[in-house]
Amino acid sequence: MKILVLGADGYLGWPTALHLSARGHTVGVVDNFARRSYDHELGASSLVPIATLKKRVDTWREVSGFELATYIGDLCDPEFTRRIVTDFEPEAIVHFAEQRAAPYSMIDRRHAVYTQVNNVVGTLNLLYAIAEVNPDIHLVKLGTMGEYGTPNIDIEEGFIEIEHRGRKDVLPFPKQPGSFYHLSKVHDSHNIMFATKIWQLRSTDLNQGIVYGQETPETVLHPDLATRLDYDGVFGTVLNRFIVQAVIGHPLTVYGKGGQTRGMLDVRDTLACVELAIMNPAQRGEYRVFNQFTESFSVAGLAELVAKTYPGDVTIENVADPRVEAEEHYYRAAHTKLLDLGLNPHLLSETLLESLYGVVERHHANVDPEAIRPQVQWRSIASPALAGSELAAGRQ
Ligand code: NAD
Ligand code: USQ
Repeated sequence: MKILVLGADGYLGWPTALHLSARGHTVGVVDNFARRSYDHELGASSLVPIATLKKRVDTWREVSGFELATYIGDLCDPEFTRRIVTDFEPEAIVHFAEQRAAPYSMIDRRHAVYTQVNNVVGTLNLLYAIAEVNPDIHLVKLGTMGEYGTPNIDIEEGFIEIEHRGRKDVLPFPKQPGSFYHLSKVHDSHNIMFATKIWQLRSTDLNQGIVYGQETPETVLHPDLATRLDYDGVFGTVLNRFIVQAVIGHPLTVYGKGGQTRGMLDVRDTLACVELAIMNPAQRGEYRVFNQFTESFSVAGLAELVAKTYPGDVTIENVADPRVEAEEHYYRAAHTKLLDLGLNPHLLSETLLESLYGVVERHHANVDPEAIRPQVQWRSIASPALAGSELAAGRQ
């Protein structure tokens, strides 16, 4: 199949492009390097060094013999977006290309506006391009479990049957996101659902949980094929951060009480889920939602797991929660649709944690301990250390 991967220079887009290419699909990769510019802006970098996209693509050709058509540009540019869809003629488009860090979106007004414009406008341009060029293209869009928030009822997969004053309907599950980033995904979902209905598109919204891990069968084939691993207080996600913290002897930073519970998955399962969605496309006019995670953990539970499994000394520190979120809550979310399509999950095990400790130990000299503390406060209108940084967000 011909598949265009948007955001293919990022943490998940790059290994997904390799995974699909390795399985014989014809893959095109698209990125505007926004993620690399956030690093410059924040003075942070991936723990594992990453090659330039050109070097990555050249190395993949040498290692596998497969070509990746490369397009450099911004989805917020409608002509670029239309051109890539016209030129590559994809049958499926996997859309990872958004600003994805909740703390980045909460730095100040400029970063909130940047995040929402980048994400919502990019996706809207893409919907128009698909509708104009070929409405048969299947859009596989990365959403987030954070669209739902933490309601005091079970979370369904996208839709819930509601009975109200004697009448029944199946309606989108209520959304209660916890950052301007997570809100951008809700706005995307609404736009995708509406565009799918009016133009009879095919779309799958993958409400993904928090991803952990770094190595995939393809990225380990050469150091220049490695994907990034973030641990800083803005882009680092919770388990990846705890592993880095354990290895360098930094206390594990549990925010608040640590009862925040989230769906999580191994990076290798991201690739498998995306492939399953592509190989089992939505029908024309169908907007479907899959909850893409394999297990749920509380933040405190993750910290205890790391403390138990890491061979060195580990301390856990409950730091004041920089976010506005429930620190203890009910959490039970459905996630059967990808399992029904055949997903065989990699569950979080001691073996996996050991291999992750190995990755971090090999690169621990790159850790900047100053980057670990959370610097963005949800309650502040502007976080002093980072507000006014203008590289990536300077366009707004
Ligand atoms: P990432 O930031 O590493 O990758 C995103 C890529 O998209 C970057 O390379 C960036 O340069 C590119 N990009 C951003 N805006 C663009 C634009 N306007 N035009 C072209 N390229 C653009 O993020 P990631 O961790 O790989 O996440 C990928 C997707 O998966 C995101 O949409 C994110 O919201 C979603 N997701 C990620 C996680 C996670 O734990 N990492 C969990 C759930 C959902
Ligand atoms: N947390 C800590 N300590 C830390 C870091 C985080 O306790 O050092 C807590 C946070 O307060 C939060 C939880 O861990 O309660 C998750 O935070 P996170 O930064 O790991 O994840 P989040 O901000 O939700 O965002 C990440 C990705 C985002 C994706 C989302 C999936 O960056 O792109 O959409 O996970 S989900 O969480 O399901 O919405």
